Amino acid sequence: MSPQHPEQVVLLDNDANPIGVAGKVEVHTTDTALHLAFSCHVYNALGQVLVTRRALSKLTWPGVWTNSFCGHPAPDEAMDDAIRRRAEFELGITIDSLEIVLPDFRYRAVDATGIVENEVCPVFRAVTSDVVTPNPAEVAEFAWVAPEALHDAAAAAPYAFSPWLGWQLSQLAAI
Ligand SMILES: [Mn+2]
Repeated sequence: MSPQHPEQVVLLDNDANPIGVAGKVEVHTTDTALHLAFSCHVYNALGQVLVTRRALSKLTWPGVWTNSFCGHPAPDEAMDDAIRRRAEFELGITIDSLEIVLPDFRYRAVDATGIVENEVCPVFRAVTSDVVTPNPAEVAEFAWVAPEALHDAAAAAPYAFSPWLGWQLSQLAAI
């Protein structure tokens, strides 16, 4: 499905129940309300995982290396549909398989300009066989890396990656 214009996000109460909607741009402030999102870690047939560098034009965490892609399901949009939509939009790929790996992941983080992310953000593992063709409005650079190397890099230099990626890798290593 195509995203709504302007994009909207689903607001949540502290127990992750939907309580309303808000504009995606308006909701991300220095006092961001809790809302629904997702993170996806994309693997290729070699078992490498895709890391991406956020575009320098993005409002939050510009230029930061992070997991393959993230997004916000629109109101009434199924999570799977939102993930497939963002995979195509950000990376030009289709998803061959998709599984949830951290269903209860939730985080709050503050970027260098003071903008807050505050999300219930289930984490998914996807596999693609496509060539990545990044959307320059979203992704400045990308790399396919060994999962162990990414884990070690993020553990050694957490400041060089998005905070949510570091927390996700820690939780994934514990299961
Ligand atoms: Mn968000």
